[in-house]
Amino acid sequence: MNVKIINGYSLPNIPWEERPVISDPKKERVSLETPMWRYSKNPIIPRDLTLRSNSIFNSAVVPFKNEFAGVFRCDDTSRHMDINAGRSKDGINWVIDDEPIKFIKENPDIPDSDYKYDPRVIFIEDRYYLIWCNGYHGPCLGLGYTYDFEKFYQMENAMMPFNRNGALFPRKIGNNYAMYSRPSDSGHTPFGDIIYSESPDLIYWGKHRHVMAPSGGWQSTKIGAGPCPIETSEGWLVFYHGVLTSCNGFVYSFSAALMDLEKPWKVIARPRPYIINPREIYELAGDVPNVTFPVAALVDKETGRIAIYYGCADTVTGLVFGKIDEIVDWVLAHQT
Ligand code: BMA
Repeated sequence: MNVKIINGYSLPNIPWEERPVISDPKKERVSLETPMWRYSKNPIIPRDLTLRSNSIFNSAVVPFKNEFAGVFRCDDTSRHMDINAGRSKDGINWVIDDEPIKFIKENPDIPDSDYKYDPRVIFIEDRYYLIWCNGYHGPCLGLGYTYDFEKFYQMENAMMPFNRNGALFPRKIGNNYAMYSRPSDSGHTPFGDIIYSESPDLIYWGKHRHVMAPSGGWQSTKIGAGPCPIETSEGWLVFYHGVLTSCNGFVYSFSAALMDLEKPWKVIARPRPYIINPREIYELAGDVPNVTFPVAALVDKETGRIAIYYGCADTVTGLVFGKIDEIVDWVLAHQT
């Protein structure tokens, strides 16, 4: 299908590698069954890229001034969770600040954060908004913005505890800003559905709508939005993680669904299989084994190339590539 990217960017310098050519016809069949492939030089960000980082994973990347900027989850060697800014010319080689972001509070009443993790970043109207899992009497959703990745401003928390996996839409839906989130509990939540909410001002949130619940197999325990939704001619393309509970704990895989453009709580198509699951050694072994966790997507609207940044085993960051029309065709062909 010829899928158009709406309101996207031209990114001639998007990180990219063609799908590997596999000469064994049996293995080639298996490889072609999946619409995305890993970067051959994964992981791209090692755990110790900054002075005191224990791990750098679940991190957000956006196009910035013909290059790239990002906000990275850097747990330090005391295992404190925080987010640090970074810059890159090619989206692959990164310079990440040693110190976490020091937010300027929009007003002095905004509470301090006990910790910050799993940021998503998206450009809306005139600035880059950040949404992250914020420690305030348990995990809730923190919100902030930057114009330049130098100064960062913290706004009121968008959602009360307990909530995680906030992903903002790049434009208003009707007259309101919009997000997906996942209500949770104070611990390693054994449940989780994706919920849609709207806000006229990014402070007061309401009009909550249920989007998707866990279903079978790899997505049987909980699901949560990954990167901010991507607007296409066929609907919002939403990468999301799904979790199953094995005898040894949680296993995090991811896939993509298509949602209605004006009513994004309505699911157009949701696939049964995952696209990526933990199978490489850096996904199977680390601080939390068996985790592939997508949080950012770069998309080139000219070629339809997509590069997804994902956390690997809560330790390092990897890249997977795909083409938007192949992914949409695959989602439509593999529905639950
Ligand atoms: C979730 C979050 C993610 C993490 C995942 C697997 O609850 O903490 O940051 O990647 O668990 O440990």
